[in-house]
Amino acid sequence: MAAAAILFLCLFFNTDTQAARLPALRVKGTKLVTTSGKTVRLKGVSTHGLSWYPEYVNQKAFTDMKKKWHVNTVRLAMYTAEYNGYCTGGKANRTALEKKVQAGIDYATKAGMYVIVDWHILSDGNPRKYEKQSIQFFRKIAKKNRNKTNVIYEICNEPNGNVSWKTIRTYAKKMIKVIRAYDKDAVILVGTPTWSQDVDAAAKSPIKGYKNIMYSLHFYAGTHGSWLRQKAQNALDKGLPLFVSEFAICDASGNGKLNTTEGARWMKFLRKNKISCVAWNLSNKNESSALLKSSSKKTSGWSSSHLTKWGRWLVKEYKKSN
Ligand code: IDC
Repeated sequence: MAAAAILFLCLFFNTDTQAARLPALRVKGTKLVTTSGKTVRLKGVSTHGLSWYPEYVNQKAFTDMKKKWHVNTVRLAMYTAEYNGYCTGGKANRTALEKKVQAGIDYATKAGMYVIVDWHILSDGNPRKYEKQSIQFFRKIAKKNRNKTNVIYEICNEPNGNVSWKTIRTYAKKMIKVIRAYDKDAVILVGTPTWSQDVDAAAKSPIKGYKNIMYSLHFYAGTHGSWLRQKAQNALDKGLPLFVSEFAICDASGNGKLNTTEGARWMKFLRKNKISCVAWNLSNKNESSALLKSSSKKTSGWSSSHLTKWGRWLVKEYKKSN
């Protein structure tokens, strides 16, 4: 009797209980489904770089986003080469980033959200440049979180600078093996050439032999219009599962005017095809892709007056879409 009571209490108060209630995800055709076969569309927010804005990775921020912004996914953007990047910022910085990523995973888990661990390559355009570090990092993360159902791995944010799909695919296969050694069914997102726009290249020769792989498509509505949607449509028609792990409606610099007309077209396209999406970025940086006004100093507990125009637009879109 006492043992049963203790077991009950342990289950009840265990922080992993929330995650246990989040269904594991699988890829079926081009879509994301739960293990019971229900189609799901994730709606997410990405942090800015974890070294730049670590303060937004906190429990209340995540819970608030879920409750008030209709967000069910957080992406932890860990830059590899920019400002205090994982591969360029030294050992102490690396340890701090690993702690931050784990804290982010734990907060998301407790909030009952999916969480994307993003190896945010950018100026280091070729994912193989820091392949050794990537293997070590994902091995640690996958090992530690192998019993969770809510962790998604994004192995290379945006390959760029003439890196071919073939090179990315070689890297991806290695990373998939590393992650799957611990987490055998986890969903893995693979970046595509030209800042994750060339999904057509991936559609021509997708990665074979592994389940639950999706391909990243990134757009900034101020720069990327119908031509990129057409590319995406062609890839879908060939059966390629797409995941929009980063988007905004300003231009590709992360700044400039918002294009709400093109933004609305994109949202319609995503809803129609049940494509998951993650908005850039959770910070109060003075740039149009920041969701919080630079005058807002709060790191949680925001009201609509703390949100930028982009932030308010996004919350409205997320509210109406399923
Ligand atoms: C931008 C940030 C900006 C930061 C810069 C670093 O918004 O504050 O100074 O990175 O180089 C991407 C990238 C993402 C970019 C974003 C906007 O994945 O890191 O963030 N963007 O330029 N791809 C397309 C746009």
